[in-house]
Amino acid sequence: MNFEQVTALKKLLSSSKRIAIVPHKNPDGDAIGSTLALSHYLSKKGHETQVLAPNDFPKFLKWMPGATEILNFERHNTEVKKFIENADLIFTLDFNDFGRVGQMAECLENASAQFIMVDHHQQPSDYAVITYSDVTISSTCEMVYTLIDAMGDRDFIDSDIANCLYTGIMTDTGSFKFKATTSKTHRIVAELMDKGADNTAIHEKVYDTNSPSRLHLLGCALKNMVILEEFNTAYITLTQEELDRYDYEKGDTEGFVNYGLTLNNIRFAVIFIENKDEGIFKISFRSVGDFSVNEFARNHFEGGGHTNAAGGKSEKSLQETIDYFISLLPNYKKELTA
Ligand SMILES: [Mn+2]
Repeated sequence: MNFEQVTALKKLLSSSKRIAIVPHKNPDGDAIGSTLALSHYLSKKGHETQVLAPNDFPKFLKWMPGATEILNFERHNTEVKKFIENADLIFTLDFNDFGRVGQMAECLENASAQFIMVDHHQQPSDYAVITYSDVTISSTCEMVYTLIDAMGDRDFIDSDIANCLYTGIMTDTGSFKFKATTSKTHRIVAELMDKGADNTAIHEKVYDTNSPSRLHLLGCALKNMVILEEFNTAYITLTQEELDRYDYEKGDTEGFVNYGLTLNNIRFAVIFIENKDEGIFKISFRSVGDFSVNEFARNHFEGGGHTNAAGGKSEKSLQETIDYFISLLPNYKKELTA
């Protein structure tokens, strides 16, 4: 955060405000961790805060301090709309375009409150009075820590805030292994542990929560994996029929896409997951090195994200989607095999 942004934020927060805090749709550990941490911090500062999510979030995040207070637009529609209508300020966290909140977009577009964006995704839209955007930072949780620090409020970080921030940094860095993990990230995490973040418990609660059916679904996904050696690419498909067979629950396919990258020489890993309700295939893209899956997803699959992790979708059939995907690869052969 630069000096002007900090000054502007201090001014906005100088009197007690009614503050909505919004993560993206299908919120992950970083989205839930950052919104809850910010909510705890701002309410300690004397504001009325409420986290308003576009939809529900995975079970493995339900333990987080404050998680039960979150209202979601699908289930608590009237309350969410009412809070947004009467809010003075709306923080949007871990996304930077109203397109990322699904059906809730209209509600945000019509809001009279001022927006503050805190986010690390590329190409932010211009809707906020303060846009704290930095694509080099590991996670929105790391940015919320930086914001609290810039406000001169590190003393406000208690064990609830520390546990929330630790969770988001851990999940968004792949447990501290992705490129955006810096020595500063580790220094922040060390401080969060000093403030009460229970690293062992968080890791267990987030990662050691498999059900037998989820492991069987993983087995099915791995069996379906296709390796295209020529392009150092591996992709996985999961149809609705397969999801149903293994009692798919929200969040079950989280992380499946990364298995492709554990293969020697594989630079590009993709998973195509059918969603019959929406009539689409949801796609996750991962890469290592300079190959930008953000651009790939933006140019070909109506999506985007980061250089090494992005999402997209396809309205075509599975076969057509795969054929199209494979037809694109020769254009990227140089980057994928360099
Ligand atoms: Mn994030």
